[in-house]
Amino acid sequence: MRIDILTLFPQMFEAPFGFGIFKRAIDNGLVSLNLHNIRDHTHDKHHSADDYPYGGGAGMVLRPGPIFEAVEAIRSALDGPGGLPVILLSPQGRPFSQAVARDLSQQPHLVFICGHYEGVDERVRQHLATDEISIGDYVLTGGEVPALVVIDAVLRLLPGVLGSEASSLEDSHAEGLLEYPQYTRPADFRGWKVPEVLLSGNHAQIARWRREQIIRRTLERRPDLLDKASLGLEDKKLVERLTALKDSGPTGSKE
Ligand code: JEW
Repeated sequence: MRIDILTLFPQMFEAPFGFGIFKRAIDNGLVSLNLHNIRDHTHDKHHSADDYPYGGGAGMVLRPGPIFEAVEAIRSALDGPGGLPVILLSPQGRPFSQAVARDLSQQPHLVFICGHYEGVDERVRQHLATDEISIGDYVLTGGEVPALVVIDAVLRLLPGVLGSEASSLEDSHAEGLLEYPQYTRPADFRGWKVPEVLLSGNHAQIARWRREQIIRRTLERRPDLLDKASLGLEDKKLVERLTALKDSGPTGSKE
């Protein structure tokens, strides 16, 4: 996969891509990363990428010209046909999710536009971006961190990127539920013991325990996820049992 990132702060991406799984993916040729400084596409003598908003108001807005030229420079260097996804990160975008990550991971090439200050000129949104994504309902200072979130979620889905580490398919979030609790050595840490079943070597029993933990946790913390998930018969019976327990249990009980 090829990724191009347009930003005023390309250095913000150097550390994330300079270590660990991202770096290995680049070194192994699974991903090519191209950082573009929007300021390099300015032509005035002060290299201004932003300007005052028409109509007044606080802050600055990124000018359309340098952003259009940066994307057009990428497009004109391609030999294939159009259809290049150009993704604008913004609080007004469609909500990011694992399903969106899965869709994006099917593309051979993604371009990300990272705004800053009060955002980008509306014509970038209307006439240049082909997609607009929000990573959530909170206020940030720019699109760089959102771009990293999207890229992280997408890259780990590419074959070979996770290498020998856990498969991207094994995560329960991939099927829309929370994860079961994980333990490693020691079996007794400061008196807090690893659940006996995990030491038993009984793999069928372990699988059943983990599935129950997944359902319990999701019911307790994210019941909204259970509504959407496709549960098997055993899962549904467990949900009913746990819901009945909770409704009849003592007030303030955590179980
Ligand atoms: C995000 C790009 C560029 C994405 C998600 N927030 C906010 C906001 C900003 C300026 C004006 C109005 C609201 C800051 N900002 C961005 C924020 C993406 C830009 C400028 C972003 N949250 N925030 N999910």
